[in-house]
Amino acid sequence: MKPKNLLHVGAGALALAFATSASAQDISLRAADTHADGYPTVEAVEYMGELLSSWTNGRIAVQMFPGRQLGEERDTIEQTIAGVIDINRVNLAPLNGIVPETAIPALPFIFRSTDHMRTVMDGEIGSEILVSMEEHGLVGLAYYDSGARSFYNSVRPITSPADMQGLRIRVQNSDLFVATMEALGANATPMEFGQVYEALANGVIDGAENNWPSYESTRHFEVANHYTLNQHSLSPEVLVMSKASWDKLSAADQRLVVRAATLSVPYMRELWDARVEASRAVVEANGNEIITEVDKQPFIDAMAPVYERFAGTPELSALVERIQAVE
Ligand code: GTR
Repeated sequence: MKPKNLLHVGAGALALAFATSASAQDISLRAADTHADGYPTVEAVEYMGELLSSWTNGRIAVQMFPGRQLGEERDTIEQTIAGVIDINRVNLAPLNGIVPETAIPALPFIFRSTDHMRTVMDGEIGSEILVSMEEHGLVGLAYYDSGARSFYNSVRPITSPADMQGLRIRVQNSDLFVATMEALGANATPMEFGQVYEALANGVIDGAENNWPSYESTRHFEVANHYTLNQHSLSPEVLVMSKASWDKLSAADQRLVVRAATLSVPYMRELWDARVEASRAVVEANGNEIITEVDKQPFIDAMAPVYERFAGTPELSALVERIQAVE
């Protein structure tokens, strides 16, 4: 055996020794995020882990797997429900097919502003939606910001719904987002986040929609030049835990997890606001066409069938009204 291999075996044995010497009560929570290291959501969950470790002298730790290491977003949601992943930071949109209530904050143009979104999600309505996840195998811990989603594409600047006609626009795995694009006359193409860059580069799709940091961090801005700040969705990010993993924690540890998750929210938002500015600067320096002046009203008007379909039940339409009534 070559020395290199010997070394390798040595390291493995050492790791095993550590694993077996760890206390039976040590808890290592596996966390997933589709975003790469350094993205605000990833940093916030890492911060949550640091809090938990420091409060428990290392007894509880969070092991973060960023950058789709544990799979694309939809797969990781399934794995979280199955208890294979303990903590997952996802957008509300891919949860729409699992937890119907999550479609409401993801509805196009439901929020008037970021402040309105934060007030709603940090309040009673947001808590109710977190609670509604439980019967589907997920424990909702907290919401993170996701800014505003807007359209980008490689074909033409979009200034009105007429410009959307026939464009192939990638969306998340959410029927709500498919319906939103169709209501605007575009061809919706649901696709995993990790496939979008190549699909744009190869011309399989014409465009997609996302916030500044995602447009920039994925380098989509390099292959889809026109970005219209139409801000159709403020669908927030959410931090969820597997119900199966949650049930294994003591009540005291559950409280620590919730506290750490709650404290990670202001931390995330500070990073987020800075990242939006930094991402915008990168895209602007690249010379992309940014369409800032856009009349949102025709886009809003086109959304009536979407509201009818996804907020049609008395319960969901009441939820829409309650959100709209929040000052
Ligand atoms: C991002 C979001 C991701 C993912 C992605 C997408 O804004 O943070 O969780 O949902 O959008 O478009 O797939």
